[in-house]
This record gives sequence, C-alpha cells and structure tokens, in this order.
Amino acid sequence: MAVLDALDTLAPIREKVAAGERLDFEDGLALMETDDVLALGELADLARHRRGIGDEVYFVQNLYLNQTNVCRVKCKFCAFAKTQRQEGAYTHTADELVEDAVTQYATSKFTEIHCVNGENPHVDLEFYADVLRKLRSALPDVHLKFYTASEIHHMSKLEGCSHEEVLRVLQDAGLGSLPGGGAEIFADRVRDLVAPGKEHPDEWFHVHDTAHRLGIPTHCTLLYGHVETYEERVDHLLRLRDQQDRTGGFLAFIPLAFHPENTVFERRGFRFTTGADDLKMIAVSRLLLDNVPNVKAYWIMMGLPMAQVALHFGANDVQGTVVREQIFQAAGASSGTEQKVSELVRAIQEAGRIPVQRDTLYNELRRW
Ligand code: V47
Repeated sequence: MAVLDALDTLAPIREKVAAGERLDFEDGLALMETDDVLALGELADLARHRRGIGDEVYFVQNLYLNQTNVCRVKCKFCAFAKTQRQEGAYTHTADELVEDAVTQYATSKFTEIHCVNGENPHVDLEFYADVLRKLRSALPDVHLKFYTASEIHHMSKLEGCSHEEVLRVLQDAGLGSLPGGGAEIFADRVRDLVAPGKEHPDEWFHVHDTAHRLGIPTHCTLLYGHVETYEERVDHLLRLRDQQDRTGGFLAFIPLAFHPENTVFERRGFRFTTGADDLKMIAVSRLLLDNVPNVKAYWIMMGLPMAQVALHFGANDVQGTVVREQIFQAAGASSGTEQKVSELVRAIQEAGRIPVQRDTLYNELRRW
C-alpha cells in the first residue's frame, strides 16, 4: 500500500481538484506524463462535477461550408490547402454558397453554419463580407460562425486595416462568432517547424481579444500529435486560460488530433494519434482550462465510439451534425462527414449522459 501511495503522483493534483484550486504548469506536465489514463478520466470528471457542469452533453445542428481552399500559407500539417493553379483549387462566389446553404437547409434545419477557409491572396474583405450579408438575408435565423483568427489577420493584411476594423465590417455583415482554428501550437519552436508562414501567436490572441471586447464570442483549439512536446501543450493551454481570465469570450475548447495523410508528415512515417492520447488531451484540457465552460470531443476527428468514452474524460459536447467536413477528410479521417441527430442522441444516451441540442451560444433548444 505504501509503495502504491508513493507511486501515486497524481495524489496532490487530486487534492487540488477536490478543493477547487487552480492547477499550475507542473501539475499540467504531471498530468500529460502519466500513463494512468483511467485516473486522468476520473480526475477530469471530478473537475467537471466540481465546477457545476452537469451530465448534459451538447450538440449543435450545423452545416460546414468552405468558401475557398486557396491558401498562401504552406502549413506542413494541412492537406486541405491548394495554390490557385493546383488541381482541385476552388473559390466559390457568395451566390453559389448561398444557393448551396439554402438547398441544404430544406433537408436539415441547421442552426449554425461553420466556415473555415484557406488564406486566399486573390480576394478582398468585401468577398468575405458579401457572403455573410447574403447568408444572413437568406437564412436570418442561422448563426454564422465564420473565419478563424488567422483568416481575420489575413484580411487585415490584405485590406491594410486593423483587426478591429475587419471584425466590425464582418459583424455588421452578420458574423456571429469565430471558430477556434489557426491556434495550432503557440510555441515558436513548433510554429517555425509546422507553420512557418503563419502569423505570430500574438496576432491570434489579438484577434480573439478584440472579438471578445466587441461582444463576438469565439472558440479555441490546439493541434496535437505532431512535433510538439508535452511542455508545449501545457504552455498552450495556460496561454488560453490567461486570455479567458482577461476577456471570458471563449465558448468552448476543441483539441484537434493531427491527421497525417496527404501531408509531408505521412511520408516521414507519422501515424494517427492513439485513443489514449486523444483521451489524455480531453482530460488535461478540462483540468487546466478551469474557466472555459465547454470541452468538445470532436467525433469527426476521433470517431463516435471514442467520443462516447471522452464524455467520461471531461468532455461535455460532441460538436455537431456537420454536413460535408473537408479539412479532416483531406487528411485521412474515416469517420464520415455527417451524423444524424438521432445517432448523436443515441450515442450520448448510450454513454449514460443527457443529450441536449444547443444553439451556438449554448442555449438549450431540445433535451431528450
Ligand atoms: O487551424 C488542419 C486544423 C483547423 C489538419 O471552433 C488539422 O468549433 C488535424 O478551425 N489534422 C481548422 N487538424 C478547423 C477549425 C475547427 C475545427 C473544428 C471545430 C472548430 C470550432 C474549429 O484544423 C486548423 C488546424 O489546426 N487542421 N489540418 C490535419 N491534417
């Protein structure tokens, strides 16, 4: 027993979680380094309860749209981006996108459109504002969750104006919230290796900070399973926590598991993340991000069965019905691109949790 006690490196952290105390960098590292995945799950579930988050598991009925896959940045982890002249490159007009969304709406009454794109150097801010305006007019009840911080920064460079000016134009055109992409890993070492052409993390934070101050809620992410260390994952999570302390505008955190297919990493022998690492990321995120209310287990990325397990590791959201996801499919995801509401409900109930359909801002729409 004494030997077991001595080996329980998580015991001091368990005490802190039970007492509602904030965890620090060293705690985060100990959590990342443990092989005791089940203990992590138990701790994360304790943290969820301790913070008053119930057994409700949220999902949103949403549609994924991509305006353009043309991108000036050559991120090494990305299989979605193309150059303008490459086969398969596309840039849809606002009218094409609206027609597509309206047609989809006739069959599934989604409440949100989620849109992430390449950083296309051949368009201007009006191209982005125009699509928001036209979608808002065609589908006034649908929330428009459009453009990562990287895209907003790109627009500000294209237009020669500030993040605030870009966000105000888009907000006036109908923007409701920002997705969390573009964060990748904030550590300079990793960013220089995997995304050397991308904006500095300070810009990513500046966009989110500005959005929060303008009343635009946002999401946040971390891309794991490539060349980052555990220290760099913890550092990333703590920087997000600091931002949330300042502005409180992050609705949810979504850990994104690196998919290597059709990227240079595939040729270098990189494989998909393990289920154990996926669960670890969910649990440690819940434990460290004590001020972000929702942690998503993204079924597109980990599959629905693993997302069910993740609900016992601190996650309380499975993202959405997601029609036509492209970024993870391009990089080898095999989970499909659409889930019926009934299937999400069944999966959540099977995991022993209460399914709640939400809107983007986590207002409850229906419960089972
Ligand atoms: O920034 C790109 C990631 C992000 C790969 O806010 C990859 O609710 C894994 O923003 N393997 C864009 N990840 C997607 C995004 C997003 C996704 C889901 C939910 C939300 C949300 C936002 O996708 C990029 C990058 O981190 N990504 N390529 C890849 N091969």
